[in-house]
Amino acid sequence: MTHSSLLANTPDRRRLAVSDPDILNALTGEEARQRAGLELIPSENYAFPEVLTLLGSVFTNKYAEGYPGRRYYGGQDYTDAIETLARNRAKALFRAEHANVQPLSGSPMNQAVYLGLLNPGDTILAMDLSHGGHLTHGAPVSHMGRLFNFVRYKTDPTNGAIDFAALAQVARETRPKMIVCGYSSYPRDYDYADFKRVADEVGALTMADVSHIGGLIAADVMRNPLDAGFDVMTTTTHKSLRGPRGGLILCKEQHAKAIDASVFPGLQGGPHMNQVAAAATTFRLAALPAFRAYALNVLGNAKALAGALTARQVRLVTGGTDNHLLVINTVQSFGIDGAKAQAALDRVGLTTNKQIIPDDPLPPMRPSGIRIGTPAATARGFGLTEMDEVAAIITETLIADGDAATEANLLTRTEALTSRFPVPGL
Ligand code: DSN
Repeated sequence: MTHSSLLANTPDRRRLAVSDPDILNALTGEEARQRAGLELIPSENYAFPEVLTLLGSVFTNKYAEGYPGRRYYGGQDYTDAIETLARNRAKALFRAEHANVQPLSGSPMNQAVYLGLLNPGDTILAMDLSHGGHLTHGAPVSHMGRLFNFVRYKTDPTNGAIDFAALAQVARETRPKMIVCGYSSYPRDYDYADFKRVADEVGALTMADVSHIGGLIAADVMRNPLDAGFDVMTTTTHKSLRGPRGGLILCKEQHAKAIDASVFPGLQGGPHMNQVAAAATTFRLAALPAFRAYALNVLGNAKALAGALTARQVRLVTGGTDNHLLVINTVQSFGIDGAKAQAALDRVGLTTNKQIIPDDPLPPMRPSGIRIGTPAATARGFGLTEMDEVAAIITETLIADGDAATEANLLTRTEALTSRFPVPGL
């Protein structure tokens, strides 16, 4: 299938049409998909248009191993300028003493922290994957899970919240060198002081991986772990922040040298300077009042979506949300697993992801739930009214049990919604 009707008549597109029509066709196909469908994966978003410009800029041509003022290659006037801007803006935005803007993405960012501040074999206390933690929080299948001794805390099955009494108990028994908090599928907020108290008691460093909610913390609509005295905070820049794919490490000054050396030369070679330029712009845009308004809408929309689903008897893990995401238990709500639910929602233009739930009895490729989030829909301009219609489409799709006529009608309803809200940057 070609998407030639979407070909913009610009020199770069005309050039690509001649040099690589297959790739141009995929590009325009993806643009069409993003326009017509609704993105509900909580870790995805639409980058600011300025970010797309800078990612495609000549900064991609430049090697810049090292840090501003101390590089291994010449010609660094402008790379030094953008990295200095990025670091200073990130520090101001997150009230941090030090910022490293070079991690290529979220996983190397977390790896750089572990390898910079700890020794292989050290014990790290982190959240269990099925309870909301991330692969890089020591899942046994990850290299970090093999290099370090990860021990786990979980959520309380009675209310879905983190069980701090049990967490403190594990910390006393295992004496971790670091306590990691942060999540990729936990729909609640928490008080970082609770982690800090336990960490101080057992002499552990504190690290918060706020990759999902970095934008909401930047906008000051969710708590900032650095305000609670955390040693390190990491975040990706492409989720709620709407920046380029990349990672950001913020830390106390006392850890700056170890973190910088761990990122380069410890873990990475040349930073992606097009990404650093785009991150610098992101940090400026995220400091504006308009971004705070956006972040408040992300939270308001998530609450509205949770309420509208619950009103339709849909069962949510923890019963609701305090952040930008929610997890539907599709087995309990509709009698189908998350893989089937994701596929059905794909067919009606709603993009979600299958999701394991706490202590899931089903396997990861066929888990008990799906995960949904509001950052991308909110960036498009969706508000409370649209959230109610989204909840209706989700519910009716998952009840329809694959009925083709019903799904065709629901796809039309999705496209009626998305046609009213252009994708930023397209
Ligand atoms: N892939 C991201 C997420 O979806 O949460 C984390 O790496």
